[in-house]
Amino acid sequence: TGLLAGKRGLVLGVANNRSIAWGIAKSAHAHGAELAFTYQGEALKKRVEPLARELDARVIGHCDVTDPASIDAVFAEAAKAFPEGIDFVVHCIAFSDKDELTGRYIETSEGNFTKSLLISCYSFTAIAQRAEKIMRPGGSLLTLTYYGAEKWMPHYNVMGVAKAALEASVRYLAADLGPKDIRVNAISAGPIKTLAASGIGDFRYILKWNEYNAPLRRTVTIGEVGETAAYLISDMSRGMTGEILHVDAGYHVVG
Ligand code: 0WD
Repeated sequence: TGLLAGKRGLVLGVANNRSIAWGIAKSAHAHGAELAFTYQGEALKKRVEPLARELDARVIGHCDVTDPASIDAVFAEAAKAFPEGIDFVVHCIAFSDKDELTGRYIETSEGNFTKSLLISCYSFTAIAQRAEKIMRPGGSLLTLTYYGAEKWMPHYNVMGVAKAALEASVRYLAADLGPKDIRVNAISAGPIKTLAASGIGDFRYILKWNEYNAPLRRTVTIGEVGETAAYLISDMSRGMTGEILHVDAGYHVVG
C-alpha cells in the first residue's frame, strides 16, 4: 500500500546522503516504490551501494551521461530488473566547471558551455529517449532545476543557461510523450547544501539570503523536495505535465 505502491523506477544522480536524489529516493521508497540506482564511476559506487541497500534498491550500474553506451547499458539493465516496465525516472544530474561558477557569465568558455549543456540539459532528453521504450502508460519523468533559469543569480552563470534550456526541454518532452500517457515535469528547488552546490561561488551567502527573504523565512530540505517528487511521480498529479513546480520556501515570488 502507499501512494507509490506498485510503481517502479530509476533514480539517477545519487552521489551521497546529501544528494537531492537521495531525498527523493527515500520519499519514493517510504511511499511504496521499488527503486533502481545508477552511479557515476567507481568512487561513487562505494557510496551508492550502502545507500541502495537501505532502501532495498537495485544498483543497475555505472552511468556517465556523456557516454551514450553507458546510458544504453543501464536502460538494458533496468529492462531486465523490471521486465513489466518502469513507471518513473528521476534525473538529478548537473555539472559545470566550478572555475566558471564564479564571476561573470561572459567569461564562459566554449568547452565548458558545451559540457555543461550536455550533462545538465541534453542528458535528460537522452534519458527520455531510452525511458520511452520501457515506460508504462501513466509513467512520469522528473528533473531538477533552479531559479537561476528564470532570473540572473550571482555566480550561477552557464548553469542558469543550461537550466533554462532544461526547463524548455521539459515542455517539449511533455508534448512528445503526452500522447503515450507519459508525463514530464520538473521541481525548481531552493538552494540546498550538496556536493554540486558547494562548487557555486558564495553559496553560503545564497543560503542566508534565501533564509532572510523567502516567504517561509527558511531554506528547504531534500526531504521536502522528496515529498513533492513523490507527488509528481504518483497518480495524484496525473493531470499535470510540462510543469515546473517551485519547492523553494516561496523565494520565487519575492526574488
Ligand atoms: O541547491 C541545490 N543543491 C540545487 C540543486 C537547487 C536546485 C536544483 N539542483 C539540482 C542540480 O542542479 C542537479 O540537477 O539538483 C540536481 C541534483 O544536484 P545535487 O543533489 O545538488 O548535487 P549532487 O549530490 O552533487 O548530485 C549531482 C550529481 C553528481 O554529483 P557530483 O557532485 O559528483 O558531480 O550529478 C551526477 C553526479 O552523481 N553527475 C553525473 N551523472 C552521470 N553522468 C554526471 C555525468 N556525467 N555529472 C554529474
